[in-house]
Amino acid sequence: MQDTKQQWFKDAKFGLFIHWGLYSILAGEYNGQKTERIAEWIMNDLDIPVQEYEKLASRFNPIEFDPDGIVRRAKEWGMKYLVFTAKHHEGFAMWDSKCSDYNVVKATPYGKDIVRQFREACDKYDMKLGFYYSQAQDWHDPDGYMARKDNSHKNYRAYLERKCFPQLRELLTEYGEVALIWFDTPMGTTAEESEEMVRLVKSIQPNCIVSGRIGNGLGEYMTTGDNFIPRLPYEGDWEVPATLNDTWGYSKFDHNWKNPDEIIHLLAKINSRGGNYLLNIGPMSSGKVPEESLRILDEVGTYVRENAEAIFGTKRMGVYPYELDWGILTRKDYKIFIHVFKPRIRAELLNIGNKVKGAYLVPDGRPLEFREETTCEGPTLIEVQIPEDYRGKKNYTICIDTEEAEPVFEPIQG
Ligand code: FHN
Repeated sequence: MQDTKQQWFKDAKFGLFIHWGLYSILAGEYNGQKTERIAEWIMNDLDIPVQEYEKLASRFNPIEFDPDGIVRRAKEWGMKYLVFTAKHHEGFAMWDSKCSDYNVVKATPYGKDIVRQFREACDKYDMKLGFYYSQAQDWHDPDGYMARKDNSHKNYRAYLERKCFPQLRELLTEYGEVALIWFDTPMGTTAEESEEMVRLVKSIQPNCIVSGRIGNGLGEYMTTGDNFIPRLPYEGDWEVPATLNDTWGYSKFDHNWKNPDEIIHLLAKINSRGGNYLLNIGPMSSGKVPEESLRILDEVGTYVRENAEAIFGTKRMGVYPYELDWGILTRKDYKIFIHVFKPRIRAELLNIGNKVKGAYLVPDGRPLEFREETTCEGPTLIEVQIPEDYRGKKNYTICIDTEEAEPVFEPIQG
């Protein structure tokens, strides 16, 4: 079981992932050819030569980039941490790296340090900041790994010492308190090399959390597969990295946005099973965040703010043996929260044997009428009356205060 030993991560529940790099200029298309895959992989998938791809840097001038606006919005959406792609597989550093001129300050007309601007905005809004760092895949460095290509001639060790380790040191010494390093796709990294990376991180910032994708079974929390939601609760600390559409980096072709209801359900489902939801936005090359992402997250944010008590600091639920098609349960000690996703007159929970001390609407704290009984079929029932002005609503939560610290689920009788 993985354990960050850090309460902020256990309580966080909702974070913002930001994928932004040179690939945002191509936005899913290179020389008239469209990529069939995620937009940030375009260099690899369309076999764009390094000498051609690196020319993109001379076109990177994100004059609409507004770090303050992004972090303020993330705060409004209720997110507790932000993870930014300091360096993705393309190998381009979004900060003023001293060991590679292939970076946003030295190689672009923009010339400003993006990582530092996120640092300043996160400090202003008291937001935890973590860095995505592609430790093994680096398509720019001749010795970095490249997925689905021949890597046999490469000297990975040379790349680690020349670029990966020094860049990690820079991020950990020059950009304040780093909440976590989000490693990704370890490829051929050996156990010793993964251990070396962990030691490096911890020797500089002992509280910086190392993500599960450091590889070789290391890391302090488990990252599920992309958009993968476990069917059952997982123990320990874990997180689902997820997209709002079907790509991480910006693509002008991808309009397959999830709607706010879907995102709200996914958040509740992940939280109920004990995980954090790390939800992505992919800014355009101008720095602008796609309108669709803002619109969806603004609506999700309203739900998150109004129902914060039922989200943040909740703990993994046991397995409720009954599938509610209208809601999802989360819990804290002595509290069961019902996330109601469809209009209802009553919220009934069957096969729950808790003694109820009270019930209330989370958005406004209004006390609710409830009854507990043993039904004529045998199982116990908790039933909460929904007030008239809420009967046509969806996406709100009810809290049930219980005498027992944990929910008491009864098996379904055969
Ligand atoms: O290859 C990357 C991908 O581009 C993206 O960064 C995701 C986010 O979880 N991680 C890798 C694939 O799992």
